[in-house]
Amino acid sequence: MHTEERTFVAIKPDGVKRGCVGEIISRFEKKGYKLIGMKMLQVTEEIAAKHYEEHINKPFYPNLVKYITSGPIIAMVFQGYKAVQGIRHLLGATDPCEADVGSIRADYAQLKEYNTIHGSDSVESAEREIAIYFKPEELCTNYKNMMELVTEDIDEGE
Ligand code: IDP
Ligand code: MG
Repeated sequence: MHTEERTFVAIKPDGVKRGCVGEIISRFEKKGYKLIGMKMLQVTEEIAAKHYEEHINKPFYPNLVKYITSGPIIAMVFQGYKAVQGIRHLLGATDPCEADVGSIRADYAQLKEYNTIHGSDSVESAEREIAIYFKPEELCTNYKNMMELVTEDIDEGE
């Protein structure tokens, strides 16, 4: 018995500035993941510190904050079977040079410092990150997939 997972995805400022939002979202939609939350926002230093708290003492942290606060991001929540692992696979490795051919980071980015997209690395991280960016009521929990909608909407009596 499989249960669906939720994961947090963000198109980082370089992806937004270069006009890659639609193309990137379409990759997740094609795979069948349900988009259950989405917003465009400017990340502040406070939000960045919460999101990247595990990296605060790393040498690249100041640059990471500069990058993620350099323009608006698209914050999203996707839901689907094994969505955390599946979306990490679609993203590709942190360093775009090592990312699998055809992955988002391989296709859209050159350097690990500016790798265009974020995806949660575990179900626990996903829940933590979703709570940073979304209130529970901002997520569409009554979302049904298209097949269920189509089936329910057909009135067989007419
Ligand atoms: P992830 O985004 O693939 O989960 P993490 O190791 O969690 O990778 O790092 C978070 C973000 O910090 C990366 O996506 C990248 O933007 C940046 N980053 C990671 N490692 C480095 C590094 O060695 N130099 C510069 N930036 C880095
Ligand atoms: Mg990470």
